[in-house]
Amino acid sequence: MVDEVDDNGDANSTGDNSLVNMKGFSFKEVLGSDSARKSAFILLDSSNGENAILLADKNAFPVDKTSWSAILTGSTLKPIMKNDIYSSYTLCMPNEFSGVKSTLIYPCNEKHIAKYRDQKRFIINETPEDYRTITLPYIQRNQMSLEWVYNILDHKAEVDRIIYEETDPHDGFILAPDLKWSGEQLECLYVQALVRRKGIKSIRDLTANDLPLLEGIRDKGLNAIKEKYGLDKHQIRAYFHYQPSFYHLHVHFIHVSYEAPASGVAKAVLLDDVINNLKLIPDFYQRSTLTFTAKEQDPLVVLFRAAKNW
Ligand code: M7G
Repeated sequence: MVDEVDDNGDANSTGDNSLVNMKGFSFKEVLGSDSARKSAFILLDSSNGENAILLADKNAFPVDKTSWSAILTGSTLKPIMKNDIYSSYTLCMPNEFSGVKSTLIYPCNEKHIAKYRDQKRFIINETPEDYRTITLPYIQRNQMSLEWVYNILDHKAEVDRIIYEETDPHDGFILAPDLKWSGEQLECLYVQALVRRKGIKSIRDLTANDLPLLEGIRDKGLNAIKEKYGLDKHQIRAYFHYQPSFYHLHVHFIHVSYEAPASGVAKAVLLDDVINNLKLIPDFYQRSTLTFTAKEQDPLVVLFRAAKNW
């Protein structure tokens, strides 16, 4: 079994880099896969009867001379076919370049399983009234645990990964690499800002009073990214998810050219647009219809379909 995985399912919350083996897990089901992103979501059984999910993403190729020099000297080519000047091979790369970026969620619950299972998607137009009568009661009853967020905010996990911290209790935040990013390739840069203040569930709760918080996250967050990774503010896309999976306000920062999962329309809402809307109309997000996509088996979709008869 994986004795390095702690109670939060976080295999490396203390910065321990020892190898973890997966002997205690067995294959149960392929929940989903994405051939374009080269990723697979696998449901596992563990020997103590609990479920786990393995999210495996093949890394993008490096784009620097040092890495490619190491790949060329350390690789072998397994021939597939040859025709005139054309030949194809399987390139077997050295270990340090052939790892697969993976996330283990263990133990996982039904909500995690539903989140990663391939399903039909629907567009939902949520009016303020729908939010009050359908979404908010649902969130209040069925939140995903925010333990991992509080662990980061309380410096109990991922401390060594913090890129920038603003400690003010009202407008403070922590900037750290997202779980989805290995931290290695800038083309797939993915960091997130977790706000220190508890109780802001999503953009729906934001008003003009939160502008100092949002502008601070944007300006100081982008500065910190520039200092640490050398990427200019014009190379970064910063956005919220609506609906998020975790109802504690956070901002996603990704490389502008990276088509990260859920970074498109009807899921991602640009931080700059949110700031602009709140400057124009202080209660914009309490008065707007917000549109999002969600999966068929998402209980929120089930509630909307029942309420609206479709
Ligand atoms: P979301 O919009 O609430 O959910 O974003 P979703 O994008 O997963 O649907 C939460 C973000 O937090 C995602 O980008 C996750 O990859 C990231 N995340 C989730 N967990 C459990 C962790 C974690 O333990 N550590 C870090 N650093 N990021 C996480």
